[in-house]
Amino acid sequence: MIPTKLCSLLKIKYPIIQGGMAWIADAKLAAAVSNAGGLGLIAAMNSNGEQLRAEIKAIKKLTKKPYGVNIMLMSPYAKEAAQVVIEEKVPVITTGAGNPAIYMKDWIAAGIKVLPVVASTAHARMMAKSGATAVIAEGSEAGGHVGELSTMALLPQVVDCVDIPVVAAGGIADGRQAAATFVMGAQGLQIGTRFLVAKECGIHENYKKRVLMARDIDSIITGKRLGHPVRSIKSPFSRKMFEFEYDNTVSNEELEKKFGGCLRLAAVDGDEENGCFMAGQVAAMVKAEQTAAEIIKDIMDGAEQAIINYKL
Ligand code: TUI
Repeated sequence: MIPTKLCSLLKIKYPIIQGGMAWIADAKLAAAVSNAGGLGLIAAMNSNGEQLRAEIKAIKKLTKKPYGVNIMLMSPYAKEAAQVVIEEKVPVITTGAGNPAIYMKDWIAAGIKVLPVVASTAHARMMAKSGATAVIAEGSEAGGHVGELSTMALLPQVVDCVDIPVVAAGGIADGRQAAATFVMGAQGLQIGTRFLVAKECGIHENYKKRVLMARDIDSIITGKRLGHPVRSIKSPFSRKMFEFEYDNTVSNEELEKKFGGCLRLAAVDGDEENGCFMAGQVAAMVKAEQTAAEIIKDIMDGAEQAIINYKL
């Protein structure tokens, strides 16, 4: 057992938070993670206020354990979601892809624990000042929307600049990586990519297959030109996007249009041609479909073993 401050703060058994993956993290996956002793998250990104409310009502039936909602701040539904989480008394919020400053006061006044994803020390400091419960330092090894710094560089710098607990994210799939982040001062981990192949994760089989078959060098970042760099597994779509990005005859508007809906096409339809299969650099380390409980146990047991076995 590696109990950390994050466990007592969030009232969870294991210091593992599931990534709030858009179009992927629904009540079923989140409840499985929470029931296994971690913190499951529902992604608000792809749902309007009422759809999100239905998903929150669903998780309340599936688990009595703490859970959270991830609010992706670039989402057109972010403002609605920010209100619904208060009305539904959601215990924990994580945010991504932006600055949640305008919502922080209301969330904290409602007694919600807020854990913003940060990609820089300046943002981490600002969030700590605004009353965040903890910050999630997400490095660019992560899947989906990414910042500039890697976890190895970002995490210790964030640990040094705030007095609240720091959760490590990006590039963590096994116990050795988990142990390394604890050694660097993390009080918890966020895991996305490995939960893509959880048995309780309802994404299309083609998506799971792509993760299970990925090699170490199969990851690519596209979308930099549009200001939202996204890491995904190389595919016909990502290769096309990469080419268009360096083609100045393609306008930003056209590029944005081509990008629209690509994650839904991957997660829901399993569209091999037009889908964007977002995943982190550790996809190649994910070798088998397992239950959420097996994934959590493997990472936590592995972390303990890595620490016990450590010798210079
Ligand atoms: O949000 C994520 N990952 C995501 S969101 C997403 S949905 C999407 N779909 C299509 C196109 C683009 C996105 C897929 N993956 N991770 C959290 C995260 N947040 N990573 C990096 C950041 C971040 C970056 C800059 C947070 C804050 C920030 O700047 C703060 C500021 O002050 O503006």
